[in-house]
Amino acid sequence: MSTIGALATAPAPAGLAVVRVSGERAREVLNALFKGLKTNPVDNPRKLVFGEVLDFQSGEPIDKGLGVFMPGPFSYTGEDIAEFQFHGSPLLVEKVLRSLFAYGVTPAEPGEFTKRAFLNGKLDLVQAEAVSDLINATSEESLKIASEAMRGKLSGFIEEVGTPLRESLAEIEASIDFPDEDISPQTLTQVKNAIQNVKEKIDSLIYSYHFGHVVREGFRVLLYGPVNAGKSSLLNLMLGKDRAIVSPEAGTTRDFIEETVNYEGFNFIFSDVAGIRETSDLVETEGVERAQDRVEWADLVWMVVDATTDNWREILEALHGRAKEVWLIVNKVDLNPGAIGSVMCNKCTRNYYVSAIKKTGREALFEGLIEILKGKSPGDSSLVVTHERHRKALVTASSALQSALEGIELPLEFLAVELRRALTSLDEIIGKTYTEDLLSVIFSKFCIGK
Ligand SMILES: Nc1nc2c(ncn2[C@@H]2O[C@H](COP(=O)(O)OP(=O)(O)OP(=O)(O)O)[C@@H](O)[C@H]2O)c(=O)[nH]1
Ligand SMILES: [Mg+2]
Repeated sequence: MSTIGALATAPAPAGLAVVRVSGERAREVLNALFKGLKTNPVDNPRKLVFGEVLDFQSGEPIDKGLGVFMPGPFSYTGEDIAEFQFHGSPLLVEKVLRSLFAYGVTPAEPGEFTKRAFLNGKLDLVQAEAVSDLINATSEESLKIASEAMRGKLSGFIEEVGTPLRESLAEIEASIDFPDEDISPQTLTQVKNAIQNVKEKIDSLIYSYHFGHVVREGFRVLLYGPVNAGKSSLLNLMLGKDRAIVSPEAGTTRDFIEETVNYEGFNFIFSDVAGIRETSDLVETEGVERAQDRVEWADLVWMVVDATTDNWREILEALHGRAKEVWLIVNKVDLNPGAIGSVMCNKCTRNYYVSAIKKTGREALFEGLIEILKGKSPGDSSLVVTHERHRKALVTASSALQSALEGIELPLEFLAVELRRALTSLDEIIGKTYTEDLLSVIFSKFCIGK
């Protein structure tokens, strides 16, 4: 494998820049391009050594800094690694990289360091994906899940459920190999119980995806309803800033707006759209269509209505069967306090009474959102599936186990096939079996230098 190099820190002016090199020639590169003041990094593995980063062609110093040598296999990639730390100037970074590449180091592809770590058995595929999730986490909860996954929590679970399946498979294969001896009824019962037990665990992990994907991507709330109900005012209230134009004119909002807010460690994506009404205005008509299209996008639709009018029942009816969940948000209660508790919607899971102008109701709405998220949360909230890839493989494993249970009386060969299918799916999750295509898909989403 070639020796690769890249900037590991963000490409912007900063206190420090770290350039990383991994591969067989890392030692040689460090010797050639870094001159220690008193000693050399390669002679002092895993110690930061002060000195100068040199330009390969001229031999002149580019900058003062630190060099460190981390010999494989006890390094991030499992290969020899050299790191250069110097002043975080994009121009200096360019010079250092140019010097490395002139020396013969190959520019690293996105995620290539982590990919090598995976190929060298330093981490499994779930952990590698978690590294990227950790870097890109935007909420406390997603950070927690990524960091547990990186430490091997999800992988440990996959290993753990695989063990009884492997044992069962071994029993069955042994019986297949000795056709004269029937498998004992006790053994078959044990196998059945083991499969049942593992299937339940896998199913609850599949269920955690509802929570997991919301945590990773953010929970999507659509502010929907008739014109002038105060949707844009409510959006601004939730965001805590004047993001959308508010006006007494009906039909103010045309294109949709999408903004993320973090509340108690969760990300919420609010979308404000055009008010729903029949109109001859072409631009507004387009806005209304976009609004309707977003109903499926939303995890939750807020039907925002004006407490002084009753013009919304039909619009609400039309949501039926399309929205995943609907809350009624009665706005402008300052104008009609009588609406509180009396204006209701039966098909909505919750009813709220707010005044965007008086800024009341914000906390209650956020508390409500947090409650439904926590309701989705599995008991152990750090053992959560956040990737569609993992969910799909778990579903395959679960359905294989289901058909194994249904066919428990059938010839043992059948049972063996289904158990192998389940095990293969589990192995794919952690990368015990993988294809080059899968690796490309996963690692191309990484940043360069990780
Ligand atoms: N009294 C009162 N007026 C409000 C309240 N919320 C919004 N308004 C007023 O209602 C009018 C419409 O508000 P918007 O937020 O633009 O309503 P919208 O639903 O986004 O309207 P469209 O984008 O046109 O569909 C504005 O004049 C707001 O100031 C409220 O809680 N109380
Ligand atoms: Mg609006």
